[in-house]
Amino acid sequence: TSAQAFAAVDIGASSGRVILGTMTDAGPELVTVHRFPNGVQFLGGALRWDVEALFAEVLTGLTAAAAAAAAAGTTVTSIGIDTWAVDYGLVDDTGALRHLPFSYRDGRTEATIGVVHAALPPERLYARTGLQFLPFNTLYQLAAERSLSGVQALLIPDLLAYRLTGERRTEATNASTTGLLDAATGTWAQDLLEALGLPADLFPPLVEPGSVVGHLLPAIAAGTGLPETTAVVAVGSHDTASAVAAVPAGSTRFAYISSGTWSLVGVELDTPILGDGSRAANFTNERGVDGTIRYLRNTGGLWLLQECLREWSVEGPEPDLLGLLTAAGELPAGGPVIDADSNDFLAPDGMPARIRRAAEAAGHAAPSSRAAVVRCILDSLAEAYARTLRDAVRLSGHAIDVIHVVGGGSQNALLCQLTADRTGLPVLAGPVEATALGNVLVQARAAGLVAAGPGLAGIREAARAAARTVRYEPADLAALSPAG
Ligand code: ADP
Ligand code: LRH
Repeated sequence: TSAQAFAAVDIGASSGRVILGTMTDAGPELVTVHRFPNGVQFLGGALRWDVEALFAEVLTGLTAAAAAAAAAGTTVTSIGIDTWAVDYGLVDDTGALRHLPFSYRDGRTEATIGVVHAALPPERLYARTGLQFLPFNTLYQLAAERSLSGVQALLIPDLLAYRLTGERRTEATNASTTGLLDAATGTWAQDLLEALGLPADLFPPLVEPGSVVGHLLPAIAAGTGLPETTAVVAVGSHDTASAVAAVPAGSTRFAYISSGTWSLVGVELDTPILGDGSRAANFTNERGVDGTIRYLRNTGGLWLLQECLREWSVEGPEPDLLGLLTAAGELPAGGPVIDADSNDFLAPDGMPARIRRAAEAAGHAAPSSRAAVVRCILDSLAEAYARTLRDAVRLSGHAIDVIHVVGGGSQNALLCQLTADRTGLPVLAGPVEATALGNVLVQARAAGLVAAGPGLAGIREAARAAARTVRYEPADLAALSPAG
């Protein structure tokens, strides 16, 4: 093992983990040292994230990472942090939060979208930022804040990094989800901030993945057992940026599905596509590590399934996911399909009933059993993936011959098979912890342990060395192919 280890803090909408990564001769090795649940909570009259509790979990995880590194005879060289995108905390001069950060699932932006678009028409926004319209993009959330005087906005990973180091930066991949970054240059679109009446220095300066944000505050070092020399390194702090960086692709002809609470479905490009066709299809151009562009759409994701499981666990004993998936797989094909991308599924609560209503509204019989509801969700996700990939190929001209599915959802064999069947393309599933892997590899590259440039080549090569993938062949090769 190497004398250097890297701690990846990866917090998704449904769970978080701290993973210790080392670079061995056989490739990167990841060990999960701490895992904790996450979820939106109704607090103070709105849907929010309990970032204080999350920060406590980060400290617990870093303490475990320090101990695990010591036990393995290594030290933690650096820490990288990634979380879901878009959301932020407002901190004053003393570092205190003005209020607990809102969740992107809170409905308060319904009232501000029109206000923002009156100042900045959607066509102008898209041509400039390349960001798909989602009702929760940061700029709509900022427009809903009562006051922004005396505070700075720190995106969630940047907020956690600030708490660890005392340094305020905005990591560039996540900045691209604010709706305030110029897609062509990757710098703040100051004219957009101005048009919305936002302070020019609302966000701290940008920092690219691979650069040092700062070093641990003495109290954090003492509390976790990590040396004060431990750096916090910017990674693709948008979880999807880290996940896609670690896709174990062997060529450029791949599509990816980053499958977790959301399914992020698309291709990787060198330059953004900012035209009207792209805007009409609501494709996004998010920035990736090394200035790559993730040309993708957010599709509904396993949130629909998570919410059903949550509701069923309130009604009775904890439902067994694997049992439900087996039962769903035994149901015949051709069941109801709904629009998994609909904003009707954004908010929590009452999900099984909403799915039954959506099936009826689409002219199908409502799925009656739990297994049928699960099958409906998975058929609908696979259909949304196929539709999205057809659009991605059509709009970008980027050919694909394989789909890489990464993230927790890559363990869902039924969904992987349905995806292969509906797209007519082979699916390579894994790694499950692609996000943490991408996080570790950007740190390891910054430390000189992964080959630098051109582009992501060194990181992808290391990702291939680490990955165990499962291959799913399409049942019917004549099925709809995104390439055709
Ligand atoms: P996020 O980062 O959004 O919190 P994850 O990448 O951790 O999401 O993926 C969580 C999802 O993975 C869950 O919603 C669940 O559907 C799926 N999942 C987790 N474990 C399994 C498993 N053993 N089999 C099938 N699906 C799984
Ligand atoms: C996935 C994700 C996605 C964003 C959403 C808010 O975790 O970061 O890329 O669109 O959360």
